[in-house]
Amino acid sequence: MAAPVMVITGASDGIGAAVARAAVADGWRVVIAARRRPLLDALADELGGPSVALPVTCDVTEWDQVEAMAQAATAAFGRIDAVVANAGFGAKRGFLNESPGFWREMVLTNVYGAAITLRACIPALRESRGHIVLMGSISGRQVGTGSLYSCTKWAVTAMAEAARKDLHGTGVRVTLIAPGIVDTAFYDDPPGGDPLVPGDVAGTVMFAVSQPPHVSINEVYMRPTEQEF
Ligand code: 8X3
Repeated sequence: MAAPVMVITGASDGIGAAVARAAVADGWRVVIAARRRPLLDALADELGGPSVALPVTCDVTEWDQVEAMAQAATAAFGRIDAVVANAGFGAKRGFLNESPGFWREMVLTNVYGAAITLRACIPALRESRGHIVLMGSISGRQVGTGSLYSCTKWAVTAMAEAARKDLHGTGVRVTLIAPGIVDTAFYDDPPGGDPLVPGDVAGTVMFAVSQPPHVSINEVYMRPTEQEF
C-alpha cells in the first residue's frame, strides 16, 4: 500500500509541526497547512519536499481555503487517511480582556475552523476508513476562570464525541487529544515545572492513528507530571 496521508492544520510550528515530523518519520506523507507560508515551506524542505510534505496555505476560518486544502491533498496524494485538526490559539483570561475582534478570531479558529476541517476531509476519510484527531485541551474538561479559550476547548471536546457518533458505522475513528501545558508559542513562558514538549503530543497522535482498525482511542488526557490543574 502507498504511504498513508495525514492532513495537519496549524502545522507551521508547535504541536502541528511536531506531528508532521513524527508522521513522516513513521512513513506517512503529510499535508501541512497553516497561514504562515515561509514556515511551512521550510518545514516541507526539512521533511523531504512536496512529494512527502505538501505545504498548503490555509486560514481555517475560511471554508474556501479549507475545502481547497482537502482537494490539494487528494489531488497530490490520492487519499486522506488521517486529519489532525490542530489549529488554535489562546487568549488572556478575563471577560474584560482582549478585544471582541480577537475573541471572534479565536472562537472561529478553535471551533468553526475545527468543524469545517472535519467537514472538508470526511468524504475522503470515509473512503479510506480513516482517522480524525482533534486537538483539545485539559482546559476543555475543566473551566478556567474567565477563560473563553476554555469554552472553545469544551466545544472541541464535544465535537470529538459528536463526530464519533456521526461517523459510527463508517469505519472512521475519532480521537480527542487533550494536552496540558506544552512548551509552545501558546505560552510566553510555560508555567510550573517541566512542561510537555510538542514531540510528546505528537507521539500520542501517532499512537492513536497506528492502532489496528478495530481499536478506537477516543480520548487521551496528558499533562506534565508536575501540572496540578
Ligand atoms: C492549554 C493547556 O493545561 O492550560 O490548552 O489546559 S492547559
